[in-house]
Amino acid sequence: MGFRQDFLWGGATAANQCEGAYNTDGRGLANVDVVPIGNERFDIISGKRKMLDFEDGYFYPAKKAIDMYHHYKEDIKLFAEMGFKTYRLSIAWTRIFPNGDELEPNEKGLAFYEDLFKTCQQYGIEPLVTITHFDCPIHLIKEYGGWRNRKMIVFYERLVRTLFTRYKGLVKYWLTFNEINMILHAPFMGAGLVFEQGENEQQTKYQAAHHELVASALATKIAHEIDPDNMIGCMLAAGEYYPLTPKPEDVFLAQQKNHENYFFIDVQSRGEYPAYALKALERGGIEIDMTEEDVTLLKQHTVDFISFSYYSSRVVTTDESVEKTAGNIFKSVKNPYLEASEWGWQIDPLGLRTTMNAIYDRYQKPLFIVENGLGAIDMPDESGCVKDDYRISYLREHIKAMKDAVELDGIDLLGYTSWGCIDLVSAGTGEMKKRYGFIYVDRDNDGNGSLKRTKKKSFDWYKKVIASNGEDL
Ligand code: BGP
Repeated sequence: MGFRQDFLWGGATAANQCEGAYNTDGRGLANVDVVPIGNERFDIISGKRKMLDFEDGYFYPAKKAIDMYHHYKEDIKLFAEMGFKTYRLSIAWTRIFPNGDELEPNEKGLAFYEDLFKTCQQYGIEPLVTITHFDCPIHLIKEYGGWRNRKMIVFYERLVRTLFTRYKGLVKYWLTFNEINMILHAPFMGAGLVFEQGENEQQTKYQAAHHELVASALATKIAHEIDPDNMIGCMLAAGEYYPLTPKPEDVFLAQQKNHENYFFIDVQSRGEYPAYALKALERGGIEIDMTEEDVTLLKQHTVDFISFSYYSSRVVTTDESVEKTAGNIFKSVKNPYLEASEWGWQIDPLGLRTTMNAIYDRYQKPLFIVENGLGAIDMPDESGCVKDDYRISYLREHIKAMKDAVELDGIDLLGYTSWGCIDLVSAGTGEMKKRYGFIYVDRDNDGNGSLKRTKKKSFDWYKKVIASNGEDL
């Protein structure tokens, strides 16, 4: 019983949130490099406003981040010390193709990841690679309008072919798009979309989503052709919607909201647009430009496993007067039974088990939890150590729930990578002060700090969890 013997314990990061070195060794500029912190951030993330006409004159924490570009050997060594079996990271598209539409890749970018993967290999750590994690070259946004343009599929195909060929034998597990459903809520991050005045935003978002779905199927096809051992996953920002009350209208609304998210995975895992989505698009007057080749690709090249992030469940009601709360860009209603993090994200470990069951019932494919964790303001004590008992308790309860889902519900789970295993820049706020790591990094929002890495209390705790394959929590 318990977790499988080859369970992939580890941690997760994303290139733009940890690498820094944003213009080193030929790297081009990407959407995520030009999103400021502060009040304007949400307008930009949601595609409502263009920032600085994409000029590169400002300092944002992500440009330097924790400089993992120059510290990866030290960081991976620390991951190995914790006993990681896997490390989830993403490729910065603009290190490989700085503009996105070149014919030839940038060798320095390719060599960087090659060495990183070889370092993982030395420690027996299996890389899990997100091909794009909120990451779109600025040039492709300026010239082509981001993923609204079908040509993006060609550029993405070039990127994936390059990666699968170069890293054959070094990388087996791949995710095509991080949190693909986030395109509906953060379209600039998810698809490089900036809307024109008066544009039909829903039409543009769903057409861009369609292009990503086709690109994902194409990547799956190419990955399997290049190496039949490759395992390709989709990636959902998950968290079931609960109805606030048993009022049938609330229950129905919760189901509709769940559909909104599952639409993406239904296409990637079942290979076709579900009936409810076709009807909803029709009602909304949205027409998808979909070729016969698209339909065939989607049908024939579905994913091997389903990965997802889980931070919280969500609540909805038709009653407009009920208090709302924050939570990973998605809006939710306050759940009276739950506590919340300092950022208002509601903490619901049992919701993880509920979500796992919902996903597994729906797709019957192996699951992989690739993000979960607690963002907090960590304060080192006099000895310099962060005693993050709050984080240990969050993770312990979630791992228990995940264990129940495996042991008691029979769910096939490949692995678990907690988010931000080393402190990094927050995607939501763009700041350094919201931390998730087992490893503290001395770096503040203004880019000051020694960059020294220090183990938090949770470091030894997670090491023990991994060593006992989740028995000693
Ligand atoms: C997910 C993203 C991550 C990550 C995480 C935590 O949506 O995939 O990139 O950042 O959320 O969110 P935040 O950084 O806003 O706390």
